Amino acid sequence: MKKEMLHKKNENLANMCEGRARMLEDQFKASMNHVRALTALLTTFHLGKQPSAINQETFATYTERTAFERPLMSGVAYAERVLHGNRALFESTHGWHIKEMFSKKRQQDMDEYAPTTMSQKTVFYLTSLDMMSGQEDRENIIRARESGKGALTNPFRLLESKHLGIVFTFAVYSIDLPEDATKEDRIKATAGYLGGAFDVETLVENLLRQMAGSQIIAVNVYDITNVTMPLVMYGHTNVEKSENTYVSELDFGDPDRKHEMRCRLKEDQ
Ligand code: WA2
Repeated sequence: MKKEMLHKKNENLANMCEGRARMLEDQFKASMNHVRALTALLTTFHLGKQPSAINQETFATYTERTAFERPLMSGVAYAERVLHGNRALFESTHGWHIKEMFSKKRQQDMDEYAPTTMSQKTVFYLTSLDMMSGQEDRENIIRARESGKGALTNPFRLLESKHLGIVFTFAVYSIDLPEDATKEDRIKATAGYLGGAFDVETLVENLLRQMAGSQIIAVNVYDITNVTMPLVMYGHTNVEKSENTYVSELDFGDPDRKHEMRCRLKEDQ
């Protein structure tokens, strides 16, 4: 009898964990697919038109109207690739200086910059900041433009909100590249970067709270890209793997990163 109850309990934990993992994965993928679709919009109406048919106002309106398509993202923005030789012209055209992300001071001379030129209202504070001046954003930009695929950062504290989250980046190219384009081809054709923040601390929290059984289950999400150093992405207490822990694999669509969800029943802690 006891054995049977334990079996039922474990089965229940497994079902609740898998349900949460699949829900989270679906909402992540939906959000990322929509950012990918936005890159096509920018290629067509920003880069493909002289003069551009998209400015800050249009971008802000469109991204606000489609925010429901990106349920786990707090906002999206577009940063332009600016080479040092074009900096002066870029700054005089926009009427502002490219700024360093943290000090908000004029960025010092670099080979290239990635200043945000258009943003959803919720992340308007990114405007004019050089996204290459933050380590996580910079690594993501470089990986995204060399691969042509979406890239995810480590979990880190986002600007302004200071919530724990991860940033997603897609490169926008000025020409249609063949599937087998080299890294160098890709870098040369890069016009800018479209990306946004998954505010994990707030939006994943909301999602999980709404699911049945949230009172009895404790959920943590980890970035386990480096298996010897799992990074907490979501969750309050550290869930060490034990016999009471159920682990669901997560695939957020970036093959260079690995994530997992660890669940246990609160009564077992
Ligand atoms: N978006 C929102 N909050 C952030 C952040 C970010 N990056 N970085 C730190 N806090 C414009 O890769 C291009 C968005 C980055 C895209």
